[in-house]
Order: sequence, then C-alpha cells, then structure tokens
Amino acid sequence: MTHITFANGDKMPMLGLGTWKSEKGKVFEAVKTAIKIGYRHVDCAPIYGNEQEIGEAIKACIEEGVVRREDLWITSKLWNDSHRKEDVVPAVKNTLKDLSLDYVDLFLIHWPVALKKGVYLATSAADFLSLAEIPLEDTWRGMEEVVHNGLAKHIGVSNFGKANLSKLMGTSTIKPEMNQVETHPYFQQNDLLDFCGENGIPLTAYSPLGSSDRPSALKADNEPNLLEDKVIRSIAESKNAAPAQILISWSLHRGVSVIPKSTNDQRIRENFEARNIQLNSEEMEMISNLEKGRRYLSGEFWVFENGPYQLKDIWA
Ligand code: NDP
Ligand code: 1BO
Repeated sequence: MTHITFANGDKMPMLGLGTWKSEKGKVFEAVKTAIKIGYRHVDCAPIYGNEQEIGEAIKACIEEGVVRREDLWITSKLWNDSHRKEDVVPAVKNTLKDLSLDYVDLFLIHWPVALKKGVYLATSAADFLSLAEIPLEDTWRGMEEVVHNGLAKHIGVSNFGKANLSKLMGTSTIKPEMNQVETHPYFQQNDLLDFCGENGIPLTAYSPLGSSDRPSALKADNEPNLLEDKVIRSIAESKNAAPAQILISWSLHRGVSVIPKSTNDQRIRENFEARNIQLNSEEMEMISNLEKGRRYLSGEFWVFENGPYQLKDIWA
C-alpha cells in the first residue's frame, strides 16, 4: 500500500517528509530535494517556524514544472493558542499565507491542549485554558468551517487518544479523518491503531526514528536509541539497508503513514527508498517484540503545578 485513500477518493502518500526542527536556511533545499526525488507529502505546522520557507520551496518546484499543486499532499496544524472556534479559520489563513497556498490537504488539531492567545509554549499554569473553557468539540466546529470554506480538503487531529477522539466522533458532521501520533517499535500504540481502524481513522506516525534532534529539554536521561537497536540493526544488515529504512518500512507494512524528518540530502533519499524494502512476517514479529511502552515526546511540557492538564487526560 503506497497511499491512504480517504472517503471521497483523495489519496495521501503514506511516506512524507517531516519538518519539525528543520532549520530556516536548510528547509528550503530539503523540501526541494525531497520533491525532486519523488516525495509528494510534506508535514508542516506553524509552531515549527518554517512554513514560509517551505512555501517558497513548494512554489519553486511548481514554477520549475517539477510538480503540480494537485500532486502534492500538504498537511499543517492548528496551534494550541487558536482553539477558540472563531480563531481556527484565521489560523489556517495565516498558515496558507506562509505556505503560499490556497488550501492544505489536511489540517490537524495539533494537541488536545489549549493555550491562551499568543502563547507559543507554556511557561506557567497561567498560560493555559482548560478543556472546560474551550471544549475540543468547539474547536472541531471551527475545523469543520475550514473545510466548508475550502481552506483544507480534510481535517483531523494529532496526539489524540481514544477518549478525546470519541468526543469528536459523537457530535461532528465531519468525523476526524486522521490521527497523527508518536509510534515506532518502542511505542506501537496497537490499541489506538485498532480503535482508529475500527472507526475508519488512519494513523500517521511521528518521530518514527526516535526524534534524536529534539531539544535536550524534551529528552529524558538514558533514552534508548531506536536507530541503535540490535534487532533493527541486524535486520538492516541482512538487507544491506539502513536502520532508519527498516523503521520506515515497518510503519508502512503496518498500514501507518510515516513522516521522517531530515534536512540531509542523502538521508532524505535513503528514507524515501525505504518504500522498496520488504519485511517478512518473521521480521515484522521480531520488530513487534521490541515494544517498550516508551514515548520519546512525553507531553510533560503541558503539565504544570495547578495547571489544567495531566498526562492521563492528554493521552486519554
Ligand atoms: P524523527 O524520528 O523523524 O527523527 C529525526 C532525526 O532523525 C533527525 O535528527 C534526523 O537528522 C535523523 N534522521 C533522519 N533520517 C535519518 C536516517 N536515514 N538515518 C539516521 N538518522 C536520520 O523525528 P521527528 O520528531 O522530527 O518526527 C518526524 C516528523 O513528525 C516531525 O518532523 C514533524 O513533522 C512530525 N511530528 C509531529 C508531532 C506532533 O505533535 N504532531 C510531534 C513530533 C513530530 P537529519 O535531519 O540530520 O537527517
Ligand atoms: C511541541 C512539539 C510539537 C511537535 O509537533
């Protein structure tokens, strides 16, 4: 399977380019390289601070005749400070301006966490709005308007567990069409994958390689390194492949879209070539046995003393 097909027939390429931490000054070339070698899916977000440069790269590729807009799948996300229903359409319009696009293919609620307007990352409990003040259902009404206004073809969520997803499925006229979450062999999310499958919601895997370039403030001590895992490395060696390719291929074999980030020309190519790697059932099982219940992005940065969010609610 190379694409996820939505109910209206639109097809999202399962392998895309991630852009969190892709630095300004580098991301233009990274996106251009990726599109030139065949990537047709780019994952973006305003919080990544680089949508303008990504937009320039997309524009350059279209102007050079490398690709047509309709052949690209561009995802972006609603930042947490724009969860009020009336803030959602203006937020996507800002993203579209930065990306120099008329529409995005997919627009996601980035987190089930609301921040006060203008807050980038929280530094105290006072920066938050609780879900009682802005229910996710209200934010979703704003997301539906985004589709009705032709600003996004599809809408979905990110970092949602079953309970938060269920809140939206009960009341919405457009159901969430994607859940983008952390998943890799150390954190497989099989329960969520099954739940989403039963409800026709595909998953996209973020941090599929272990997100080793995260800021140190978001890292725990002695984190296990996925790319160094002995089983992953031995399967990679047996196929003359790179460990990253095995991780990407494993996700594709599970039917989960995957968006590895790189700004390195060679690794962008290497990751794209993972489409061609076959894993047999024995190899899939060896990788499935690596489960450690280990999130790299713990979400602890949303938890403050006397704040309205606890991890159990965020991941519910
Ligand atoms: P990844 O797991 O994609 O890892 C990125 C790191 O892996 C970088 O250091 C990169 O370095 C390195 N890398 C890339 N390719 C290879 C390779 N072939 N071999 C060895 N190392 C490699 O981490 P991310 O956290 O960035 O996740 C991917 C994307 O998912 C993000 O960029 C973002 O688009 C999305 N995301 C969404 C989140 C959400 O809340 N919705 C949260 C986190 C991520 P280099 O660039 O030098 O190649
Ligand atoms: C706060 C981290 C967001 C990555 O998508």
